[in-house]
Amino acid sequence: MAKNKEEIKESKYGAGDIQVLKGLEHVRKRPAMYIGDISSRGLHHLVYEVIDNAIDEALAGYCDKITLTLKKDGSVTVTDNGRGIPTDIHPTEKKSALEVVMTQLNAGGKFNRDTYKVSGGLHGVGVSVVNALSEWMEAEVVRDGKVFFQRYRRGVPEANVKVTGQAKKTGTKVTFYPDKEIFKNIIFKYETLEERLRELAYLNKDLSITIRDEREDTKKEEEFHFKGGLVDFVKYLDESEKSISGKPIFISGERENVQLEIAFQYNESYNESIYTFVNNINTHEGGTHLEGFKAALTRTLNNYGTKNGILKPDKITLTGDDFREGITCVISAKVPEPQFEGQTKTKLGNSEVKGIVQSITGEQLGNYLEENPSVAKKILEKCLRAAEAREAARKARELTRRKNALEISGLPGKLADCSIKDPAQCELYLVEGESAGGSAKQGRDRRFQAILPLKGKILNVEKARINKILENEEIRSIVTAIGAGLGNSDEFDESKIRYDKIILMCDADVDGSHIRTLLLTFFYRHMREIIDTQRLYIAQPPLYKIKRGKNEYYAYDEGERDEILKSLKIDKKSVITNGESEEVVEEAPAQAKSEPKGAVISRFKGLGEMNPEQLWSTTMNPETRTILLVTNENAAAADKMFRVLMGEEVEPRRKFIEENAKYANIDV
Ligand code: 0R9
Repeated sequence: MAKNKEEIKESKYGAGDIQVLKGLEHVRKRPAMYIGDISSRGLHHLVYEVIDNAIDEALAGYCDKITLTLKKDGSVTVTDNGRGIPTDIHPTEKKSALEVVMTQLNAGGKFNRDTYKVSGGLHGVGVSVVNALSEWMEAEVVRDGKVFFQRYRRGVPEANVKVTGQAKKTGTKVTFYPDKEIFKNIIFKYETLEERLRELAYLNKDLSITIRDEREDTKKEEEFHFKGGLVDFVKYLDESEKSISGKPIFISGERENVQLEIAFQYNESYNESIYTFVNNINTHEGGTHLEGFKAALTRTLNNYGTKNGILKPDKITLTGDDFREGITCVISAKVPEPQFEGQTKTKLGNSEVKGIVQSITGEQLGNYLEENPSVAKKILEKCLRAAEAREAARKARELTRRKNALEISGLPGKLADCSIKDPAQCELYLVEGESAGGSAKQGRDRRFQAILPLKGKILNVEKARINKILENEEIRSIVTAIGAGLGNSDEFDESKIRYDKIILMCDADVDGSHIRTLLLTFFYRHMREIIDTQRLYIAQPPLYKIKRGKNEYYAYDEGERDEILKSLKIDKKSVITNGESEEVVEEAPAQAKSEPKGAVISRFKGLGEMNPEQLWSTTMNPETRTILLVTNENAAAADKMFRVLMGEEVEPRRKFIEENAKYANIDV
């Protein structure tokens, strides 16, 4: 008797296949376990996962070109010119190695390749995870003179690996279309991918990486290939700064199979910008490689400075921070078996790495200083000035502390605090202008919402040293209101933060956006924990009010305004724009005023124009408001943006604004 369809399908699978299906099912059920989350971040992670495999092939020395293409149909293609994924029959799985790699969890690891493989953290989960989370995927491998092909649906092969043609070169091409059942939004952001690919090209100087966007009519393509590697990376990060040490200092070496490269220079700013990578993964939380570098930098500079009479330890003692003021540095370590620790698994734990980095850095930096005495002198004089400023700041802080002790609450006078004291429930609104601050104080829910009005523009912290920053009254009141101190490391105490959300509320005009940028710069440079712990938000006040009869509607942009008009079946001709309006929609004939179907649109110019009730219902009521979370996906890109926008040099700023004018982006 002929088997029915179900039976045929059943008998097609062996024990190994069932294992595979179970694995894929688990990935689809719990995607966050594999890629972190299913937001835009997780979506982009799919691309990084595939790219990482190509990078592994480059690290093994067989690949020097990678291309990423965003296709018109929404899929993504990654190609490399490596050896091609092996396609011969796997000895135990009894199917093509290609199929095994594409469908079995962690299969890549089973092949035991002897390179600095990406592993740990979210990276290195394997291409099969990407496959499981894709509506479809195609793999094309060129090796042994043939082209091999296989296509998958939601991780399951549609057919066996087939030979589809002949070719001379070798390489791998993977194309996938993310699954809409898993991801809410499957649109890739060019700029996000571009930043990561640029970073990878700096970290792997022999590699050329191309990104191509075929989705729009105006096709885009960029090729990244930086022969100077990390030295070029530091120059790029510091494009808008004046270097005080000439060319970046470059250190490299290998010990106990750990490869190390470091490039750094000092600029005239007061920021410390150190980026660390292990096997191309950004180790945001630092770790033993960073510890080794810091220890060597402090010790070597201190010894040289003292020996040459530039530093006088009996007069002032310099701290590690002083030796890092104005530094821009990239550290890249290749570690054979990295252990990642920390909250986000981005902290290198291998204890042996500290000593390795410390000794390589100490030796080579010592030589550099001896060979470049004039640069050495400039660097050490800068460190000395940093120490003096720190000392002045300490005295200023002490003064503030004593002054605060005299006040009853210790909180700034103009802060309207909330009555609930549990930080987890509380919000702090930083409001531009005294009049909007007044409306917000009246409109808020005083149980959990606190208001701190800010007078005009706060200090541009990008151009000021810590002692000047502490002298600024607006900044001092922000710091005291939040309650956790200032600084990105030791001096900041997360457990003392008095609010769960800190919401920036500025006008929707040019001044408002300048003030918002100043505030973002301040948080990024001096309270980054607030951003990293997802506490910083931007309020979204409406731009338009549409009033018809007794009903009022609010629109947050033009598109929404027109939608509302459409849904109310209001003809634009019957709209009367508010006299204050800058933008004339379409003037209605005078009689429309009495026409019951007519409507009046007003465009809010500033927060101050809204009365307390309006401010509450449109911008502050947690039930109805929209607030945007400020994130810091790529610290290096954010750092560069702040320097360019808020720093001294005018030309890079002009260029940046020109290039980015069309993007309204609040990711820092
Ligand atoms: C376009 C994205 N590229 C890849 O995903 C990719 C994986 C990959 C690879 C090898 C070569 N190129 C690759 N590109 C490879 C080949 C060989 C040995 N190791 C790795 C070889 O020819 O001997 N592989 C990644 C995992 C595997 N191959 C393996 F597990 F199948 F070996």
